Amino acid sequence: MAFSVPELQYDFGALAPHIDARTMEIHHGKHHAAYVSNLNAAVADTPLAELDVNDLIQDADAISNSAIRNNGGGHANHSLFWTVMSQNGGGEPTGALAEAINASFGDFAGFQEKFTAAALTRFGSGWAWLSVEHGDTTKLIVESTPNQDSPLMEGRTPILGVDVWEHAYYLNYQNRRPDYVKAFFEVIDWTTVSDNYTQAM
Ligand code: MN3
Repeated sequence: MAFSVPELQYDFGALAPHIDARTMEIHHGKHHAAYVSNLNAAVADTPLAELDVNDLIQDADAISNSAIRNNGGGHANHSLFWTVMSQNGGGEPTGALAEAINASFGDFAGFQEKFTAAALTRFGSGWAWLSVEHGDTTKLIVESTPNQDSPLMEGRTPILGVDVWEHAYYLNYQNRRPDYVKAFFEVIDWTTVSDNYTQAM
């Protein structure tokens, strides 16, 4: 079965004015679609085509192929990205995720500062993440990745990510990545991120 672009669970304009409809339409309909199309071409007629994309990009042999790494990462990253935003988003998390954020970053403001710094200092194209690091003690970390690399490729589980490729914000924000990242916080769906956290634990 071929990989496919998941349907958005909201209208292209739902996140406006924070993220405009035209950006969402092109980002979802053209950019994400291209990753999926190129991924399908890269795994055509191999058993890799049957895998869940999150499993595929944790396969070290598979992602030694750059077409699979870049397009598989692109598919996985965007599939997460669409779901962590909502027209009812913003604010702060509650419950277990809030406690974990406080334990790792002091408080929510400390997390926001660190996440924003990761997004703004990622040179060129990439992503900033809130990830679960598995180990003797499981904890939350903020990190960034280049290109379409995913924390999954390093054994961590991303629960929130922001796309800082220029295609994610240039129409509305031009070179003002800081304004885009600030606006992203207004649409974060903390309910979904909390569910991601629970599943990752
Ligand atoms: Mn993108």
